[in-house]
Amino acid sequence: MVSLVLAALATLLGPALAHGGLANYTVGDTWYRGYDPDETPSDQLGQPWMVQRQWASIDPIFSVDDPFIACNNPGVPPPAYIPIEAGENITAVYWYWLHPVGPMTVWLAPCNGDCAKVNVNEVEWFKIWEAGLLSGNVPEGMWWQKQFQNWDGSPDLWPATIPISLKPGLYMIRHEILSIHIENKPQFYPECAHLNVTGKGSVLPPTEYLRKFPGAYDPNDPSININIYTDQMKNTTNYTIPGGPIWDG
Ligand SMILES: *[C@@H]1O[C@H](CO)[C@@H](O)[C@H](O)[C@H]1NC(C)=O
Ligand SMILES: *[C@@H]1O[C@H](CO)[C@@H](O)[C@H](O)[C@H]1NC(C)=O
Ligand SMILES: *[C@@H]1O[C@H](CO)[C@@H](O)[C@H](O)[C@H]1NC(C)=O
Ligand SMILES: *[C@@H]1O[C@H](CO)[C@@H](O)[C@H](O)[C@H]1NC(C)=O
Ligand SMILES: *[C@@H]1O[C@H](CO)[C@@H](O)[C@H](O)[C@H]1NC(C)=O
Ligand SMILES: [Cu+2]
Repeated sequence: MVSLVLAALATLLGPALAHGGLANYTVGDTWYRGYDPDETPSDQLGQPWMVQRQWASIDPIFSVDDPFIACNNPGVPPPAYIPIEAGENITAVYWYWLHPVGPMTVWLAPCNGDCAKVNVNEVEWFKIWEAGLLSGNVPEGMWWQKQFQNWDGSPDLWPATIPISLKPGLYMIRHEILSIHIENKPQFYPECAHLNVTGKGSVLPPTEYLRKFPGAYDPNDPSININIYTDQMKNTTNYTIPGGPIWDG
């Protein structure tokens, strides 16, 4: 599952951090601390600075029908919001990420009020960013998931733009890494934070962009239930990212 070098690194970093994870967010020069599964939960949950939903461990979600595919397990909501203006970038900061193959997506959902009170399985998500196979074939090509990794000690940065026309309000943002390096056993790594979007926008996407989690993905989608180690995949240079189209305003 991981190479010897990476396994050694993971040992140094401690069990909870073995695969990496979404540690912090930045908007411009401002940092917002996320949840850290390696630190004591009671020092973090409910703290006035907390902006991210709780992910108690780095373990992936294995089923598209798992309710925790929305905002990880247990997804306890934070009290704080990241302020951001529509049109600005939010950057997800990972100290490192181990897995190389599969798509990455960023989603938003309006809370229509306090995001701490919503049911994450009932809100309507829309995808604002995605990246998958950049070049080469499916098993050996360059994926964005691999390209975003830095192994020089600097964090892995994942920027996405809040669509400039988005209506102001309180939103959840959901970052998902889907790793498909195990045959027919996809691993979903979702993490959610709460945003307070300002700006001059006025719209939400039309219904064809809206999805629920669970619901957005089909377990039999050939991009999800996939074995990348076949001769056919060696000849395949396209990969369809699941979850429907991007809405960028
Ligand atoms: C980034 O996240 C780590 C891990 O959660 C935390 O220890 C650190 O203080 C954060 N850095 C900043 C600048 O917020
Ligand atoms: C903002 O995000 C977009 C979309 O990922 C990216 O192409 C661009 O480089 C980012 N800009 C900055 C300044 O990070
Ligand atoms: C969201 O931002 C607006 C504008 O700055 C502010 O008036 C409002 O109190 C903020 N809401 C929350 C829940 O932080
Ligand atoms: C893959 O491509 C090679 C070279 O074109 C061809 O010989 C082989 O039959 C292909 N394999 C499959 C499974 O399509
Ligand atoms: C590549 O494109 C073909 C034709 O659109 C599609 O059937 C196939 O599922 C795609 N392959 C992958 C791995 O997404
Ligand atoms: Cu692993």
